[in-house]
Amino acid sequence: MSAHIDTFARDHLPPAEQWPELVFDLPELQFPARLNCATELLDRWPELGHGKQPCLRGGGVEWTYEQLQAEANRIAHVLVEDLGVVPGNRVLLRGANTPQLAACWFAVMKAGAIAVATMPLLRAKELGQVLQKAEVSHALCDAALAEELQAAQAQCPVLKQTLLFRSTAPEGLEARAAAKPAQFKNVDTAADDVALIAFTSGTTGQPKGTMHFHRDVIAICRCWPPHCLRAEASDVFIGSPPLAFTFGLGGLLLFPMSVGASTVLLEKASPDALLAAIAQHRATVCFTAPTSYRAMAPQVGNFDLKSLRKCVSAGEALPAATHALWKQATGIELIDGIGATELLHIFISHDEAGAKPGATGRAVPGYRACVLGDEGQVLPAGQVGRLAVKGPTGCRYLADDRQLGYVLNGWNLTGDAYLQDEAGYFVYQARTDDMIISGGYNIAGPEVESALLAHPAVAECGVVGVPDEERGQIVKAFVVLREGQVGDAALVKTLQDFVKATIAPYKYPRAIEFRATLPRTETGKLQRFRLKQSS
Ligand code: 3UK
Repeated sequence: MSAHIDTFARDHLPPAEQWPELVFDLPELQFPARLNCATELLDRWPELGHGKQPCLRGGGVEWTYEQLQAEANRIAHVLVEDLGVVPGNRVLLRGANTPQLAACWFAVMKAGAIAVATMPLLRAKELGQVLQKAEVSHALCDAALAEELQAAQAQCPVLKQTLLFRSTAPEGLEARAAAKPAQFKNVDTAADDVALIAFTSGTTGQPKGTMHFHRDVIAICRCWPPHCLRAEASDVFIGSPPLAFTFGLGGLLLFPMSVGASTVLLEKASPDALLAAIAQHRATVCFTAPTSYRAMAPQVGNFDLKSLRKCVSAGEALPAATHALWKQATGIELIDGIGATELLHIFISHDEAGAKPGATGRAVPGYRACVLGDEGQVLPAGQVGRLAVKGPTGCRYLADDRQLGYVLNGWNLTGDAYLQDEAGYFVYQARTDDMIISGGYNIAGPEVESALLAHPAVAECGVVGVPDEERGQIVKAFVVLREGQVGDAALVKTLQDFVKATIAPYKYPRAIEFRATLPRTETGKLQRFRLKQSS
């Protein structure tokens, strides 16, 4: 029995026959019928006597588990009593990564409502799409980011009420919360009640809302973290991905709390800021994207990073050159993992001992993965095809026909071209729609990027196919040079020869253009389609 009074989410799940197959074949993935993820991740700790331990730091505060619990409980009272939120309502969350935002997230879980967290960089137009698609009735918004949401609200009457947090206003969230009790009885949600809708913009067009249950939030804590990360209660997590990106939600909030550890939430986490913060807070576990590790590596010597013991890379393929660079700079073996918003978190990865630079890893315990050919058949080792995954979590788009494109015969198709090597490791090739076909050859842009990144003059690069009369497409590289390098014809030749000497010569970039920066999404992904458009 659902606890939702507002049945919008359940009513807009895809029809059962369009769901991926769900597998729960680990003993720790047997879930009771009723489950509220806030009880498991937050309330459990004070009950176990762990309430005085540090939990969240940042945004000008430092909270123990007990304090976070009290904050979340008070906000839950505000949601229910002041805003009239009922179980199943969608509540939009907007803010930089802070403990206050995390408290709002838990308050929404406790009230049995559905969290719709949004990227801080979204503008009114994109916020409006989310409000409409998820029929969001209420919002909690960091006062510093109120403007764009207010502009969106003016266009979208579905959003009835917004409360601002990190504000001193008498009508602000903090003032209201202060008047509420520190105890709250969590709504007794069903394990398969929707807990969050995570939006993913993909490359272009209308954002897709992915729906995840209370059970899913706990499932991801029991798969990748204990098998690949192995963090402990004494760890201090830190990193850059926004909590609105499920990479950040898991890595910086759910996973540390699932082991009773603490986490540092940074409002700004540029490579410089992240390095300084690791040193300042003596952080031990870091989550960020491959480009961020690459940008940090040359500056590692300027900071005291002795505390750091585990580093996780996800969001984009990790080139072997970046893996090596980080190891040289810090001695730490990066843990790579591919995740997706549709599956909530990482499903192919490895631990430090299992690292194989250039490969993403193997299926995380709890998940199964294979590579499928055009006819949906499982391909043998060495052949490139479509990556297919299933596990305890999977794709359920909110009212969206694109569901039919993501799920095939029970498998989630992530849109990535992969091969599996003889040892069972999955090796990333490209996004399926980003394969370059030149002179009859299939060329994966990221392979050429990896080759270029091994050259000391190259800071960043992006490789795409551009139209060519003779070859159909040619390989073109957009290169950002390291400081002090001059992008002239001689360097073009040097880089071309360097690639030819590293990988099959037909893959070398026939065109190279030097750029000051590359276009990226708010989650840090290279926008190859924009490079294509601009050439
Ligand atoms: C790409 C990777 C190669 C890949 C995410 C960790 O990135 C996340 O979710 P998104 O929905 O994008 C999914 C797509 O991103 N990708 C991500 N990680 C890797 N490609 N190697 C990797 N290590 O194309 C995938 O299909 O934004 C990552 C955890 C949670 C996430 N949501």
